[in-house]
Amino acid sequence: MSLLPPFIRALVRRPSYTMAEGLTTQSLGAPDFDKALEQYGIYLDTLRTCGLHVTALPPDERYPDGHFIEDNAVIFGDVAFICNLKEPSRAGEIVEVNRNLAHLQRFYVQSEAAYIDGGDVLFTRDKVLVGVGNRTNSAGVSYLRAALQKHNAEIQVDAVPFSGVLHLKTGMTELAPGVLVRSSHIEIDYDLSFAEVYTLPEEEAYAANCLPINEYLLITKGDYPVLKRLAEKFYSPDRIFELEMSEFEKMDGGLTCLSLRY
Ligand code: CIR
Repeated sequence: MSLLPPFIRALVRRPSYTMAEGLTTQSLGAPDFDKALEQYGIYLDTLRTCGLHVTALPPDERYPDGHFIEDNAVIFGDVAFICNLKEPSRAGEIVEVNRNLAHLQRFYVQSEAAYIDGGDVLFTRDKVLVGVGNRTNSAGVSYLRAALQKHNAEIQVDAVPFSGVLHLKTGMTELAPGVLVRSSHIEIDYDLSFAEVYTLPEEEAYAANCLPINEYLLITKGDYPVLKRLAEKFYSPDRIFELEMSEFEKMDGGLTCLSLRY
């Protein structure tokens, strides 16, 4: 039993040819746009194979990071919380996303000093963990908590101070209900003993960003044997999809950031 209802839809935004101008902390070189589009196309096909109805917003060259749409909002049932992105180059991304979520009950951050990126918000089986780090502060967490409690008054939303990676979900995701997988790069100041936790070896850090979609699991294709074995422990092989993510990794992105599932 998950806190989240089963996913039916995904909202995505296609990458723009300006994507190489986006923010990054990596030194992996510039992404190849054609290759990125190919990887992106397979990602969308996989969402559809998982049964999701995909709405794709057109690329917007003003926003080189705009395809990392997960950072724009947090959706829980009929509630859509529209984020306030700290990075000035990304702040305007939410306008189009907000318009496309008008069928949901929308909530907004009410203070310019409160920041939050959706990539910091991890729904687990038991509670919602919100990373407080580079892009999200405690004030942002308070606004999110108030919005999510409109949908479920009992929901527990906890601030999780972390460092070492860009977003909380860069370094830790929920592979299966109650099962967390984390990279050795993330330092977390929070008691995770409520869950079964697996720490990946150093060389598999990037693979900690997994994307469960209903009864399926998306993982990064590559030399990640420990992660793959873990995936196979909880999912049958025909429900695991391995996707190439190299061009998005160059810009600090991963599987979760390319879509909003709801
Ligand atoms: C950024 O720095 O904002 C983008 N280049 C990467 C955002 C990745 N988003 C995510 O992990 N949720």
